[in-house]
Amino acid sequence: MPGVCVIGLQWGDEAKGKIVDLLTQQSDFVVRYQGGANAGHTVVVGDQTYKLSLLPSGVLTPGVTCVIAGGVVINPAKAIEELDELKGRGMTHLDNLKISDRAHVIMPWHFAEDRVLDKSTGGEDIGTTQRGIGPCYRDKVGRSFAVRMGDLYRDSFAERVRHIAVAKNELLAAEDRIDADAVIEQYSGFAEKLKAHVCDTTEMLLTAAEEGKQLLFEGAQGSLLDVDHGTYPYVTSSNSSGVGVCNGSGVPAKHITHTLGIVKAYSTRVGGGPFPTEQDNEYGQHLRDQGNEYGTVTRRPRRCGWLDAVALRYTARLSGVDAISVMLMDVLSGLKEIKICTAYELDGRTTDTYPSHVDDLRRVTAVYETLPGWDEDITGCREMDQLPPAALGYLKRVSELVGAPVEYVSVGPGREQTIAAA
Ligand code: 2SA
Ligand code: MG
Repeated sequence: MPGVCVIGLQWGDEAKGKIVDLLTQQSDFVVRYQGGANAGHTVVVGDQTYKLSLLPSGVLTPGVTCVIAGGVVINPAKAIEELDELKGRGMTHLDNLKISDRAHVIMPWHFAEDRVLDKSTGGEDIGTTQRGIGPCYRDKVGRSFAVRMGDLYRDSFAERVRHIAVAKNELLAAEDRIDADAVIEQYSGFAEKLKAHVCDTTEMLLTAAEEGKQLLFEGAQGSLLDVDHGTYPYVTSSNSSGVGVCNGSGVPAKHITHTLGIVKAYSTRVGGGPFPTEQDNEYGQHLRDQGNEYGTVTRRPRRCGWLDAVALRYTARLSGVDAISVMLMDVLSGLKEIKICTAYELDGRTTDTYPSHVDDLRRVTAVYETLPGWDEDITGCREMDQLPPAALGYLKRVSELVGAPVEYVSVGPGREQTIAAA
């Protein structure tokens, strides 16, 4: 299986990092291809917890080449900070990290712009992570004010920053104005520190795919945050569903052989936007407390609710999943009954089609099916037949509704708390 993709099917935070970590053991390359330091991946290895936001989770495994491909937006300071932290914790294999020279760079003005643009939808705020992600992608598509990693090493870099600073300073508030010389000096320093990692990763990955190497594509955020196919405008600025793998990495679809959709056993959302199954009540609180549902990057409390099978069926089809992994199953333990949304009611009609306009998604009412819960602590289960019948019943129903078999079930954060279902 040369090309395996791990894609979140909800609004991110499905615990993709854990499955990536597992599959990394069988991979030659692990590739991040979209998003940036807005992601929050938590990986627990033995008694060590690693929280990564820009580097691929695969970076924790020696012997694997880790790639930050051209579709990612890079905050160089963050890349250096995360590399230094891992080095400080004894990792010596980090020259395995490759950063695309085509990847766009998050510049100081992008943070100021993120603050302003987040509040400029004309309605509810997007609630971005304030990491400059949207403004950087905006400049990428706009072309005139973009800086790519490869630009940092060109003689023209200083001139480019000065040109951009003139235009940006006309728009920025006085306190955010840019001192071009300071930016040039700071980013030249970053460039020097990252130099050994920067290369043409597209060429590298194409060659690897053609040679039949095992590639693992690690999605960030989730399919409902996809800029083209998600709950627009309450989305991130990249293709975070399965459709983004090819454009972000430069590896064509013919090399993708298996797509695994990652599903949290319930729903969470951080930031603004409609959330039909949200439970702003004791159930939501149970999920937040038991699942420690706080943003990895921003520490914001995540909004919590029941599983939404209408959304999941849509994102599973969109991302082309062959199978799903159901994560954080242990968080459901202790609930008397568990609900799954199986359809929406909109304007007096029942539908299982996911609305394409956010205003319609706001107006739907979730139609639920109620399943029995279980009381047992399942964190020690290592085989499917050790799970209580109600948990097995829940998994079976989720698989039917989503339309894909279950490949893994996770019952806790540890590497060993993962059950191979098939
Ligand atoms: P942005 O910053 O422009 O990408 O924000 C746009 C929307 O995308 C959401 N978003 C996320 N949702 C869940 N998890 C994310 N990563 C962090 C985490 C978030 C955190 O793992 O917890 O720490 O708060 C992530 N990144 C972006 C964001 O909430 C906006 O709705
Ligand atoms: Mg996360």
